[in-house]
Amino acid sequence: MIATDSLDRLFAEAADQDAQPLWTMMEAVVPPHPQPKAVPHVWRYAALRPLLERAGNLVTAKDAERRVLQLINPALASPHTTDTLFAGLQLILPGEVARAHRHVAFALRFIVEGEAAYTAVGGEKVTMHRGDVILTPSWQFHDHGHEGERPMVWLDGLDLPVYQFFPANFAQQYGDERFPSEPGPAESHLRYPWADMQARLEADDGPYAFAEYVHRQTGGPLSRTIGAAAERLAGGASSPTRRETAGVVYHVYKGRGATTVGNTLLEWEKGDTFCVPSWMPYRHEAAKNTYLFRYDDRPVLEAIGAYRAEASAS
Ligand code: GTQ
Ligand code: FE2
Repeated sequence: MIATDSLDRLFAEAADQDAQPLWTMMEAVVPPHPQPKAVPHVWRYAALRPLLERAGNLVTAKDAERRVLQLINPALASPHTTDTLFAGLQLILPGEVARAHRHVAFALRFIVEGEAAYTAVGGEKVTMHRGDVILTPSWQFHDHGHEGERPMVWLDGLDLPVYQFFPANFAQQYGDERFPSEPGPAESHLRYPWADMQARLEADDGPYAFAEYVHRQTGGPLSRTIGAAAERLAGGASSPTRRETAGVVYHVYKGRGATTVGNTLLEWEKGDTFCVPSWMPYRHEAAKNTYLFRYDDRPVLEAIGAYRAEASAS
């Protein structure tokens, strides 16, 4: 043994061997509770809509492949809207085609404005209406087109950050601009109309209602990574305070109000998108009749045994 040995010496020599003591950083490596890096945040549609419009003048869908403004968490970098979820606002103009590609990453779209655009997924052409949720399952070729008169905007929800941890995302271009497609059945497993969801929320006659989207084929969440739900709040009503290990992206379909997330107050109105990081207590309050759409990483957390939720004490 070296007579003058010390921990400092040990740490320096361990570092030379690309090793570090665990015992000096035990709490950071094995924390007592979830420690999301994302912070609560609101992205305002009134501010982003004009920027999307300018993007529409400055870049074609053909050049962009996807004309999307990513909603990036202020505490993180692309592609993080939360620790595990991506959100972006996509614009497609009349007559444009966003060319066919496929990727391992799963996508859902929540339609924000416009009519008569479609997305073609694995050969099925799905027409989009405001408030609909449309799925792009993993590894299905998809292209978007627009046969209407006015700009079309939707919110893209993807699991892209998951592939920062699991570098297993492949993407591929299709040889042609469009993948051959035909209209699908009325009850497509790729499309979840707003009218159906709203009817479910109205069926619950309390001031607050919550309903999860159920995949038409599996009877489970919309994908293996991302699940989704919608909430209704009557004007003046609030949701219970809760917290969950899932991160959540919310989009305001209709209404106005605020969500308290930890110590942060997020004020929102129609068209805004906001996020709730893992394990932070949150509670919505509506100033008028409100509908919220939300998606989360619950399915992937369930798969690894890490989903937990509770009604918060506060
Ligand atoms: O529309 O296919 O926002 O592949 C990010 C990646 C949209 C899409 C995004 C994508 C798409
Ligand atoms: Fe895509």
